[in-house]
Amino acid sequence: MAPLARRVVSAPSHHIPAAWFAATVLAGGAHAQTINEVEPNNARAKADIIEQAPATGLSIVGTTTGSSGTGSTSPDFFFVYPAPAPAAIYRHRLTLTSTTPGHIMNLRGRAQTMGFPATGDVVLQLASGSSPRIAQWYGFGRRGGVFVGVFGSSSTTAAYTIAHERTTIVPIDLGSFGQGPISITTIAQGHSTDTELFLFDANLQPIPDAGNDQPISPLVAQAALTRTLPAGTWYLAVSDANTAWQFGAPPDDADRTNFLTEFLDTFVCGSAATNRNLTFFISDAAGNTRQVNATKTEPFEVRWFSLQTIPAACSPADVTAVGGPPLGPDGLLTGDDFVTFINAFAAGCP
Ligand SMILES: [Ca+2]
Ligand SMILES: [Ca+2]
Ligand SMILES: [Ca+2]
Repeated sequence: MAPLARRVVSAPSHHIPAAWFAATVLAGGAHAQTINEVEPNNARAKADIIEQAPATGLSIVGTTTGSSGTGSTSPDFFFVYPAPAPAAIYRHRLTLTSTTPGHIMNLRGRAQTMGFPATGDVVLQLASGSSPRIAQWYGFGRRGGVFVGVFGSSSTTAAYTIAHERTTIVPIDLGSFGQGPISITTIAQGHSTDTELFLFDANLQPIPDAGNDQPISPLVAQAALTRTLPAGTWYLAVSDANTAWQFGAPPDDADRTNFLTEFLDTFVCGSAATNRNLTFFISDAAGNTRQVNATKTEPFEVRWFSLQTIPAACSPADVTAVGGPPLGPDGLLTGDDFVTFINAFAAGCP
């Protein structure tokens, strides 16, 4: 079995140089691998790089009995980026175990200042549980990844093992809506969960500015998002705060300071809360609506949905007065005809 490509490098702390990706060696990506840490890996800039992490079977083994300094008492940092895969929603889970539990594991990210990524390293997600400890993120088959920090204490004398597992998530299909403005809201849906909403395109590419944590009006913890979607397939991610992608929050989001991920293909919920009601309501300009019941049951879980937007059925130019059945030509140019025209125009009818 070919060994997994692996390097230990030093790099600027703010990004991964494109040249690293270009130089990646595709080796052993489909096979189980055990990789031992290499010191010094005491900081994110000295992270051990785990290239082409396979879908399953990767084990990272290390030891740390502290959280600072160098050598055996130093923290251990890794950069894990998954092997490329066909476009899909993938949950990447890291499970840390040790015969001397007590380690801390976290995923790192970037701060945000008024809608823009800021410099500096932050903890985006603190692994949940005690033994094992679990961290997770979502990716979509492209280049992405995440910096991982492991911290010990005087009692964590035995080695730890971090297993990586990739699981494909099948989104729930919400059906079809009319193309044009689509509104999604968690307001007035029977809960007060501090929800967040994010839209992805048909290729599962995150759409800049198509996220919301906190609407400006009304200023509430729930989320509301209206975006104009041409005909196509779209994906919707729903979870509780803080959930993050690489993009800063848009101007119609009242909360533009939450932490972000560092890569386009890395999507993280940092909330370990469970049993959170995520029920939302979706509607189009033609009045098609649907309430969708959803619950977050696991720490860091994101609920995924897909929808299609289609050209609206186009009305004839001449309709009867509202309330005068059946709807159809009456040979009269009335206000109803203008209303129908405007609605058809808004819905994208030719
Ligand atoms: Ca170590
Ligand atoms: Ca170390
Ligand atoms: Ca919110």
